[in-house]
Amino acid sequence: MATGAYQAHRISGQEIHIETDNASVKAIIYDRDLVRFRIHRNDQDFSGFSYAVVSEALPVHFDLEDGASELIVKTSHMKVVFSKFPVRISVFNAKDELLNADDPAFGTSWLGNEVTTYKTIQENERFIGLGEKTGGLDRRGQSYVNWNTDYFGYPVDADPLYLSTPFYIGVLENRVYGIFFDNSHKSTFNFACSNERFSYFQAEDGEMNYYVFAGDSVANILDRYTWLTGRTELPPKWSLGFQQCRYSYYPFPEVLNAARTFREKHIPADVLYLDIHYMDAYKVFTWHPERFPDPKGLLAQLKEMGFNVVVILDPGVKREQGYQAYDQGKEKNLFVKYPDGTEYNGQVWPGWSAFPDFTNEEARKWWGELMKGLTDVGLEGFWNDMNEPAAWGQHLPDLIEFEYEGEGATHKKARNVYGMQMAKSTVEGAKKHLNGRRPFVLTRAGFCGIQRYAAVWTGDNVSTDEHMLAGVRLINSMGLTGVSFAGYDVGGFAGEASPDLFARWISLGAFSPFFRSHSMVNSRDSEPWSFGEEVEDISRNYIRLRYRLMPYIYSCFHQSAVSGMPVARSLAIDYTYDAKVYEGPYDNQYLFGPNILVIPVDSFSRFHKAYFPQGKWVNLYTDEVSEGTREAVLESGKESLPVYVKAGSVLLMQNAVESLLKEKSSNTLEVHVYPGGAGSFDYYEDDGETYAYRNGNSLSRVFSIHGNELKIHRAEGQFTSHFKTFRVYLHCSDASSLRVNGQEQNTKAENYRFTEPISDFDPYHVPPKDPIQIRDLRYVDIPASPNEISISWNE
Ligand code: MIG
Repeated sequence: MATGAYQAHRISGQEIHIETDNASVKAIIYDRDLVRFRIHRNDQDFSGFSYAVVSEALPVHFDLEDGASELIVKTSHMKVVFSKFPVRISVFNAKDELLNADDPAFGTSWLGNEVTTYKTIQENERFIGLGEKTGGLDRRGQSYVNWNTDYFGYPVDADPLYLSTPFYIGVLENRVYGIFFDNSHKSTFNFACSNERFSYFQAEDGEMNYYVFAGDSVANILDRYTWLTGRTELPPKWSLGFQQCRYSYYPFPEVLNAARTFREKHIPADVLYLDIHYMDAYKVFTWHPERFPDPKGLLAQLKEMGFNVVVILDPGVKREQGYQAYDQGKEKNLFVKYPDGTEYNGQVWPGWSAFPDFTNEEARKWWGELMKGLTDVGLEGFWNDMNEPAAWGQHLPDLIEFEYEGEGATHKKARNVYGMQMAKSTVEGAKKHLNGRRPFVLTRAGFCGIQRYAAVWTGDNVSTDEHMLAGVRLINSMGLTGVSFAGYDVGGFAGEASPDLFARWISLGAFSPFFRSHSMVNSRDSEPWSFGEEVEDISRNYIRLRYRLMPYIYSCFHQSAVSGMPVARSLAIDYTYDAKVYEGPYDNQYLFGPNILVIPVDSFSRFHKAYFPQGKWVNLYTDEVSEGTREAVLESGKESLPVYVKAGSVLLMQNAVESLLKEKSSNTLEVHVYPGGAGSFDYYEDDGETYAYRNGNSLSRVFSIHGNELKIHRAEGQFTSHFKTFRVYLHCSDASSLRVNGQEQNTKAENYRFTEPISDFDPYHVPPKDPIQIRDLRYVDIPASPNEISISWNE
């Protein structure tokens, strides 16, 4: 049954309410280019409650035309047309171009309680986003299910995985739109898969409740989507460093050993992980008495060495009388239950376990209180695993019940939001105890809005080239769905990486928003030094490069926090209408921040296909320029990942430190200028560890480049920059002098390298050439005055 014929309509505030023969259709004008539709049968009634949405409709002016066969709603930026017989919906953009239209026959319809909205497929329509979904960048011809799933060693085309974010962006010839289906039940998105008639989104149950974004660019839609569902907060800076995980480091001397080895080998790193073996019998909020007899002492010692520790927290609480967490949860009635009121138990690491009901505010608070025991010993980082939730067998009974903020829901409705609410509970608990320091939380499962609480990683990937490249696409796709702080297990979790694969993977990971190496229990070591000297050098090179890029990277995270622009940016964001960027293997490529083009390539070929989008691109290592809108074949060995910088941009860097937590960089900010186009970069700085920025204690500064002039705009904000000197490097130029605010100044030359030569470079490598070249770079040092500075030069 589909939505029937128009009967009447009324308007209340921002809401247009249409009655049809058999259904109720509400359009809520959320913003001038955003409309929410709520559609249900007359025999159904739903609350408006959503875990995903954090913003309410803005007061927007709209006009309504009531015609014989249509009802037309117009804002300054969008038009919604409801045909009346039967009621079907079409949405148009500011230029009055069609964005999407209901299938004339099926529109929104029901099969039992299953509800579906069918949208007519349009010529050359593409579909991007949908978060942690495998496959290519363009999802047309594919179908996906949203149902948070623990999937060990998943194949690269598996679906569903751990995280469900039912939001995608449609790309037409010259325009875009977004659709967010806010329904937490198991849902299906079909993008003209096994049919050529429509795309559809469907849920097993619940309300047809979706938002259409009519913005004029992918960036604008991401901005609006993250306005609606929230944005990634500024993370603590240390969490942007290199993180080393292992299933599991224990007993404690193993952790110290790893820490010492990083420092001895001068490989920068900020984080070590404790996986499940740190606990006593896998009981959450406990420590194993022999393996970790003195957690506080250990953490203090590690902090002294510049390491923070992140501990795993699984939701399953061991069913054991006398164990505090279990006794309390039971007494306070905070565990998930069967409809007959008995406790639901499933088997996980601790054995039979109860599951805190994270959809109950009281349970979230309780969990947060238990965390005090962890923050008290010095922890600031927490890792939520198994929160799909997972249990042996992977099929929790559908009838188990959740509190769902007082509304009540079964597993069918609550599953997809469970992990997100666990992350919320964890981050809020941590914040409460950390006295104004920013915590770091990592999660495996989540739903739309998860970006507000935690970083996400892609679970149990496998040590293959395919998986490495698939992981890049997963991260890029999460970036298209509001989840900016995301990453994969470098080296692969399951299986064993070859040295070459590890080298490639860690180079790539240096350009991933979340950067962590991890490996499975009983598998070979995967620290950067475990694959021989050559790989160790390559690892050091790329980890150092990441640390040096920190002023740039941190600024990119700030951009995510203010506009939802992801740190890893699929080329579909900036080059939306260039068909090439959707072609494999080019659809692996992305911009890391606005200015760095990363070309992910496998570990076994020496020649690789690449696509340079519009503009000019400067080879990071050699300064060679490649023209854009052009395919190319690149030669690159394992020692250098193909990375390019956009002409007409700047890269802001510092000297390499070994720990962001402990060490301050020098007071010189490297300003790498890449002329040959126009552009600007929003630099951001604050203390990197507290919330003082919320009271204005931050600094923003625009670096813009136009022709042969760099303008460093006046610094805004109350934070005093750590940097006292700007060392301005002029790439692609040998100007022997330049003008600083009109004053002529001679440049100096420096033999500059972004990466160091690697030891034991294989002399039989064919062809035997080190593509990492030393250049003479021209530079000047100028005082980092907060006032506007102009620097110009002749060709
Ligand atoms: O059942 O904690 O994805 O990263 O090392 C496996 C042990 C549970 C799955 C996670 C993985 C972690 C592992 N966990």
